[in-house]
Amino acid sequence: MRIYWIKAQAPQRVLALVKHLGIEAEFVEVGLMAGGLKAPDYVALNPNMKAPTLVDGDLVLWEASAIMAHLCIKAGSDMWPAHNPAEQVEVLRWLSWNDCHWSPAVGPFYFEHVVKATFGIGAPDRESLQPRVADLMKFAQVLNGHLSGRSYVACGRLTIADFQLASMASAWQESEMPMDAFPNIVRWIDGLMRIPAWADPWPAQAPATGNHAYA
Ligand SMILES: N[C@@H](CCC(=O)N[C@@H](CS)C(=O)NCC(=O)O)C(=O)O
Repeated sequence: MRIYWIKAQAPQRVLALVKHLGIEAEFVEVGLMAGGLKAPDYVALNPNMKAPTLVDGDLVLWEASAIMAHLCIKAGSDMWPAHNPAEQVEVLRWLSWNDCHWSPAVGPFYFEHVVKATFGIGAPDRESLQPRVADLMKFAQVLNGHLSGRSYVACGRLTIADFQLASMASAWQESEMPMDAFPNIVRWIDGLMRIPAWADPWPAQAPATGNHAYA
Protein backbone atom coordinates (compact mmCIF):
# COMPACT_ATOMS: atom_id res chain seq x y z
CA MET A 1 0.00 0.00 0.00
CA ARG A 2 1.29 3.41 -0.94
CA ILE A 3 0.13 6.79 0.35
CA TYR A 4 0.99 10.09 -1.33
CA TRP A 5 0.97 13.04 1.03
CA ILE A 6 1.94 16.62 1.59
CA LYS A 7 2.25 18.34 4.97
CA ALA A 8 -1.31 19.60 5.17
CA GLN A 9 -4.58 18.75 6.85
CA ALA A 10 -6.28 16.27 4.50
CA PRO A 11 -3.24 13.95 4.31
CA GLN A 12 -2.74 14.49 8.05
CA ARG A 13 -5.99 12.64 8.82
CA VAL A 14 -4.96 9.65 6.74
CA LEU A 15 -1.40 9.51 8.09
CA ALA A 16 -2.65 9.72 11.67
CA LEU A 17 -5.05 6.84 11.05
CA VAL A 18 -2.39 4.67 9.42
CA LYS A 19 -0.15 5.21 12.44
CA HIS A 20 -2.98 4.79 14.96
CA LEU A 21 -4.09 1.47 13.43
CA GLY A 22 -0.53 0.23 12.90
CA ILE A 23 -1.01 -0.30 9.16
CA GLU A 24 2.08 -1.04 7.05
CA ALA A 25 2.40 1.45 4.19
CA GLU A 26 4.90 3.15 1.95
CA PHE A 27 4.74 6.93 2.18
CA VAL A 28 5.50 9.21 -0.75
CA GLU A 29 5.88 12.88 0.04
CA VAL A 30 4.82 14.86 -3.01
CA GLY A 31 6.92 17.94 -3.64
CA LEU A 32 4.18 20.56 -3.66
CA MET A 33 6.46 23.53 -4.33
CA ALA A 34 8.34 21.56 -7.00
CA GLY A 35 5.08 20.94 -8.89
CA GLY A 36 4.78 17.30 -7.85
CA LEU A 37 0.96 17.41 -7.70
CA LYS A 38 0.94 18.41 -11.38
CA ALA A 39 3.42 15.77 -12.54
CA PRO A 40 1.74 13.58 -15.20
CA ASP A 41 2.27 10.34 -13.26
CA TYR A 42 0.62 11.88 -10.19
CA VAL A 43 -2.24 13.45 -12.18
CA ALA A 44 -2.94 10.00 -13.64
CA LEU A 45 -3.61 8.84 -10.07
CA ASN A 46 -5.38 11.94 -8.81
CA PRO A 47 -6.78 14.26 -11.50
CA ASN A 48 -7.71 16.77 -8.78
CA MET A 49 -3.97 17.40 -8.31
CA LYS A 50 -4.48 17.21 -4.54
CA ALA A 51 -3.21 14.98 -1.74
CA PRO A 52 -3.77 12.47 -0.22
CA THR A 53 -3.96 9.60 -2.69
CA LEU A 54 -3.87 5.93 -1.76
CA VAL A 55 -2.80 3.11 -4.04
CA ASP A 56 -3.64 -0.34 -2.72
CA GLY A 57 -3.12 -3.01 -5.36
CA ASP A 58 -5.46 -2.10 -8.22
CA LEU A 59 -7.36 0.39 -6.10
CA VAL A 60 -6.53 4.08 -6.51
CA LEU A 61 -8.45 6.22 -4.05
CA TRP A 62 -8.61 9.94 -3.32
CA GLU A 63 -10.62 11.90 -0.74
CA ALA A 64 -9.34 11.51 2.80
CA SER A 65 -12.65 10.33 4.24
CA ALA A 66 -12.98 7.52 1.68
CA ILE A 67 -9.35 6.54 2.21
CA MET A 68 -9.90 6.45 5.98
CA ALA A 69 -12.98 4.23 5.56
CA HIS A 70 -11.01 1.88 3.33
CA LEU A 71 -8.17 1.67 5.85
CA CYS A 72 -10.59 0.90 8.70
CA ILE A 73 -12.29 -1.86 6.70
CA LYS A 74 -8.91 -3.31 5.87
CA ALA A 75 -7.70 -3.18 9.46
CA GLY A 76 -11.04 -4.32 10.94
CA SER A 77 -11.38 -1.08 12.91
CA ASP A 78 -14.77 0.25 14.00
CA MET A 79 -13.49 3.80 13.54
CA TRP A 80 -15.53 3.34 10.34
CA PRO A 81 -18.64 1.33 11.37
CA ALA A 82 -18.64 -1.00 8.37
CA HIS A 83 -21.11 -3.41 10.00
CA ASN A 84 -23.54 -0.96 11.55
CA PRO A 85 -25.72 1.03 9.10
CA ALA A 86 -27.17 3.35 11.75
CA GLU A 87 -23.67 4.29 12.90
CA GLN A 88 -22.60 4.78 9.28
CA VAL A 89 -25.37 7.35 8.90
CA GLU A 90 -24.17 9.12 12.04
CA VAL A 91 -20.55 9.24 10.87
CA LEU A 92 -21.58 10.28 7.35
CA ARG A 93 -23.59 13.18 8.75
CA TRP A 94 -20.45 14.61 10.37
CA LEU A 95 -18.16 13.90 7.42
CA SER A 96 -20.62 15.77 5.21
CA TRP A 97 -21.02 18.60 7.73
CA ASN A 98 -17.27 18.95 7.83
CA ASP A 99 -16.86 19.20 4.08
CA CYS A 100 -19.81 21.55 3.51
CA HIS A 101 -19.65 23.80 6.59
CA TRP A 102 -16.84 23.26 9.11
CA SER A 103 -13.93 22.97 6.70
CA PRO A 104 -14.84 26.17 4.79
CA ALA A 105 -15.28 27.94 8.17
CA VAL A 106 -11.92 26.97 9.73
CA GLY A 107 -9.97 26.59 6.47
CA PRO A 108 -9.13 30.25 5.84
CA PHE A 109 -7.58 30.59 9.32
CA TYR A 110 -5.58 27.39 8.84
CA PHE A 111 -4.43 28.50 5.40
CA GLU A 112 -3.29 31.96 6.48
CA HIS A 113 -1.37 30.75 9.52
CA VAL A 114 -0.35 27.12 8.98
CA VAL A 115 -0.24 26.44 5.22
CA LYS A 116 1.55 29.70 4.41
CA ALA A 117 4.16 29.08 7.13
CA THR A 118 4.63 25.40 6.19
CA PHE A 119 5.27 26.12 2.52
CA GLY A 120 6.92 29.52 2.92
CA ILE A 121 4.34 31.38 0.86
CA GLY A 122 4.04 34.59 2.77
CA ALA A 123 2.85 36.19 5.97
CA PRO A 124 -0.69 35.66 7.27
CA ASP A 125 -3.18 38.21 5.97
CA ARG A 126 -5.12 38.77 9.22
CA GLU A 127 -7.34 41.39 7.65
CA SER A 128 -8.72 38.88 5.17
CA LEU A 129 -9.85 36.74 8.12
CA GLN A 130 -12.02 39.37 9.76
CA PRO A 131 -15.07 38.72 7.54
CA ARG A 132 -14.62 34.97 8.19
CA VAL A 133 -15.07 35.17 11.96
CA ALA A 134 -18.90 35.16 11.88
CA ASP A 135 -19.03 31.94 9.88
CA LEU A 136 -16.52 30.26 12.18
CA MET A 137 -18.52 31.30 15.26
CA LYS A 138 -21.77 30.06 13.68
CA PHE A 139 -20.52 26.54 13.03
CA ALA A 140 -18.32 26.34 16.14
CA GLN A 141 -21.52 26.97 18.11
CA VAL A 142 -23.07 23.90 16.47
CA LEU A 143 -20.09 21.66 17.19
CA ASN A 144 -19.63 23.00 20.71
CA GLY A 145 -23.28 22.30 21.51
CA HIS A 146 -23.05 18.79 20.08
CA LEU A 147 -19.91 18.02 22.10
CA SER A 148 -21.57 18.97 25.38
CA GLY A 149 -21.29 15.79 27.48
CA ARG A 150 -19.50 13.97 24.66
CA SER A 151 -15.82 13.11 24.18
CA TYR A 152 -16.19 12.17 20.50
CA VAL A 153 -18.18 13.45 17.55
CA ALA A 154 -20.08 10.25 16.69
CA CYS A 155 -21.01 6.81 18.04
CA GLY A 156 -19.68 7.52 21.54
CA ARG A 157 -16.16 6.49 20.51
CA LEU A 158 -13.27 7.61 18.34
CA THR A 159 -14.25 7.46 14.65
CA ILE A 160 -12.93 8.85 11.40
CA ALA A 161 -15.35 11.75 11.92
CA ASP A 162 -13.12 13.01 14.74
CA PHE A 163 -10.06 12.96 12.52
CA GLN A 164 -11.97 14.60 9.66
CA LEU A 165 -13.28 17.47 11.79
CA ALA A 166 -10.15 18.00 13.90
CA SER A 167 -7.48 18.23 11.23
CA MET A 168 -7.58 22.01 10.92
CA ALA A 169 -9.26 22.83 14.23
CA SER A 170 -6.43 21.14 16.18
CA ALA A 171 -4.23 24.05 15.07
CA TRP A 172 -6.70 26.60 16.48
CA GLN A 173 -4.16 28.44 18.64
CA GLU A 174 -1.52 28.69 15.93
CA SER A 175 -4.25 29.68 13.44
CA GLU A 176 -5.70 32.32 15.79
CA MET A 177 -9.20 30.80 15.60
CA PRO A 178 -11.43 32.31 18.34
CA MET A 179 -12.02 28.89 19.90
CA ASP A 180 -11.62 30.04 23.52
CA ALA A 181 -15.34 30.74 23.48
CA PHE A 182 -16.07 27.04 22.81
CA PRO A 183 -14.84 24.96 25.78
CA ASN A 184 -16.30 21.67 24.55
CA ILE A 185 -14.38 21.95 21.28
CA VAL A 186 -11.16 22.76 23.14
CA ARG A 187 -11.70 19.78 25.49
CA TRP A 188 -12.39 17.46 22.51
CA ILE A 189 -9.22 18.63 20.73
CA ASP A 190 -7.17 18.27 23.92
CA GLY A 191 -8.42 14.67 24.16
CA LEU A 192 -7.40 13.92 20.57
CA MET A 193 -3.97 15.43 21.17
CA ARG A 194 -3.40 12.73 23.80
CA ILE A 195 -3.56 10.11 21.01
CA PRO A 196 0.12 9.73 20.00
CA ALA A 197 -0.63 9.22 16.29
CA TRP A 198 -2.80 12.34 16.22
CA ALA A 199 -0.23 14.44 18.04
CA ASP A 200 2.52 13.33 15.63
CA PRO A 201 1.10 11.93 12.38
CA TRP A 202 3.93 12.76 10.00
CA PRO A 203 6.22 10.10 8.53
CA ALA A 204 9.98 10.59 8.77
CA GLN A 205 10.83 13.73 6.85
CA ALA A 206 12.54 13.84 3.49
CA PRO A 207 13.14 17.09 1.62
CA ALA A 208 9.97 17.84 -0.36
CA THR A 209 11.68 18.78 -3.58
CA GLY A 210 10.48 15.80 -5.58
CA ASN A 211 8.29 12.81 -4.88
CA HIS A 212 10.11 10.73 -2.27
CA ALA A 213 9.17 7.23 -1.22
CA TYR A 214 10.05 5.82 2.18
CA ALA A 215 8.45 3.20 4.38
N1 LIG B 1 -11.37 16.82 -0.13
C1 LIG B 1 -10.01 16.40 -0.32
C2 LIG B 1 -9.11 17.61 -0.08
C3 LIG B 1 -7.76 17.42 -0.74
C4 LIG B 1 -6.97 18.70 -0.63
O1 LIG B 1 -7.51 19.80 -0.77
N2 LIG B 1 -5.68 18.55 -0.34
C5 LIG B 1 -4.84 19.70 -0.19
C6 LIG B 1 -4.02 19.55 1.07
S1 LIG B 1 -5.02 19.64 2.53
C7 LIG B 1 -3.91 19.84 -1.36
O2 LIG B 1 -3.50 18.86 -1.94
N3 LIG B 1 -3.56 21.09 -1.69
C8 LIG B 1 -2.58 21.37 -2.70
C9 LIG B 1 -3.08 22.26 -3.78
O3 LIG B 1 -4.28 22.56 -3.83
O4 LIG B 1 -2.26 22.67 -4.61
C10 LIG B 1 -9.65 15.29 0.67
O5 LIG B 1 -10.31 15.20 1.71
O6 LIG B 1 -8.75 14.49 0.40
